[in-house]
Amino acid sequence: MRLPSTLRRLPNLSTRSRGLATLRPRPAGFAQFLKISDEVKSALNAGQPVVALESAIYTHGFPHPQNLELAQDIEAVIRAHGAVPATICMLNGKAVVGLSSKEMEQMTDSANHKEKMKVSRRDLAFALGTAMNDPTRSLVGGTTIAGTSVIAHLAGIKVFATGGLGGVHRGVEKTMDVSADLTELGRTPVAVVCAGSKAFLDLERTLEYLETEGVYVGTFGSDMYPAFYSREAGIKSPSVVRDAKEAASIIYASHALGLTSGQLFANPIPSEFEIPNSEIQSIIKSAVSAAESAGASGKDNTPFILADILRRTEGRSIKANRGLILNNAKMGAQVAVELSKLEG
Ligand code: PSU
Ligand code: MN
Repeated sequence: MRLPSTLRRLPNLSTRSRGLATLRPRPAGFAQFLKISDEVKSALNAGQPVVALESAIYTHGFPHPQNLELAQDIEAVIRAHGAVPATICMLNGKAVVGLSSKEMEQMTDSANHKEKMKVSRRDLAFALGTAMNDPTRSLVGGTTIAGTSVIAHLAGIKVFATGGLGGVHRGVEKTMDVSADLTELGRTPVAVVCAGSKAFLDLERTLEYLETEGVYVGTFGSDMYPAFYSREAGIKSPSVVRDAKEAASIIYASHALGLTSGQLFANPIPSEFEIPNSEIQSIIKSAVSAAESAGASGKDNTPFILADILRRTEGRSIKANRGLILNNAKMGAQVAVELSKLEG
């Protein structure tokens, strides 16, 4: 039967958002650069929940061997909440999605690294392209939120859990330093669960930038945007999300509408691990000026400040960092589980 022309123009209403290929066709040829583990591959094919994880926090944030322990603990939390973890990094000339225990050790231990790189969107083609011609080159790349999101999307993963989002840096008027994490969220449909952004960034401008990029930002159970170590830093969250189920429906709606941007779900640090904003502020101030005096700008700015805060808080920040990241892993898994139910 021929449908009237008005009806023929309607979209197919039964189309589910499963498989992001429907949102934006994936490029031909990307698969040669990805090594997806069998576990992640079969979970994705079966529509089971998968949570992407970044690796710059291990290569450029946490010291060894705490980083290995943390990486394993995060994956265990995700499994315990019913999802498959997919840690993403660059190893042996490939973007690896889902690491074996051997690969996990290789990535987290700098002693194994001939060449180590912090990999954001701009670095992906360099890291993978140059390895094509030089198989002896052993580059270990820790992917940032931006770099991880690109690879997660290519692999077909929709939910990503991490610690803190990059942002607009203080002094942006002089430096133009705006993390590529923000533009990535604007252009790639991956939902990021994080504990907000560190207060060494300009949080108000970070939220303004995300709005310009068309990124949904919601905070779980609070109308204040969290600041990583602190549950709040006096800045309102653009929106409030009740729970994982509600987050999943927001992601579902975003995909169904064909919005090609991502979503940011901020999850305040659990109170027992919190370092209140009043305490961390002066430490942050010192770390920011130390970075300035040391000339640590560009891609070295964030790692420098992170390491400096670590020194100044004598390990208390590591505890906080662990606490919030494990909390985000749990939430990320719950969101992925709810999303896979909606996608049925
Ligand atoms: N902020 C944190 N912890 C981190 C990072 C940022 O509080 O570990 C890392 C993340 O990998 C993030 C990256 O994606 O730094 C942002 O770096 P840049 O500011 O150079 O874009
Ligand atoms: Mn930067």
